[in-house]
Amino acid sequence: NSPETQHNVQNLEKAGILNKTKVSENGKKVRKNWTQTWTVLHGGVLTFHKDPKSAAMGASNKTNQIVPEFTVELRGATIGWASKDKSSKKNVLELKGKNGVEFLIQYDTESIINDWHKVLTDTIRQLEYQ
Ligand code: I3S
Repeated sequence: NSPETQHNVQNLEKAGILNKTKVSENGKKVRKNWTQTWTVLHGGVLTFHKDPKSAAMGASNKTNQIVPEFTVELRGATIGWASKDKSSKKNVLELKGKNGVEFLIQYDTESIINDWHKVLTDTIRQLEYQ
């Protein structure tokens, strides 16, 4: 856990809108539910947030509208392009976390999904050496 590797992982930060669906939980297949999701990579953890429209909000405080829904610890996770049989959509990534959790991540714009693929791959690699 050298200061250098910590520094590197901390540099690997990104946020944006992606389409995602969970496909497995505890190693068991779950029904897909594609949703547009505000997605944040920070400190080796990927966080999917609830759709502000569907998240139950009392007050209209905008900062309260970003509610984490799922987090995936990237240490020990794998990321790769999903095979064609996983989805009919294009540009689909498959993220497998520990504890049998699996997400598909998708975005039509190739450059955007390529950037996510790279940063997630780099993060997972960096975490291997910590
Ligand atoms: O892997 P599947 O079952 O073909 O995934 C599709 C379904 O989740 C479908 O919803 P229903 O379970 O209500 O039929 C979704 O609308 C589709 O988007 C899913 O397929 P894609 O190929 O888009 O991942």
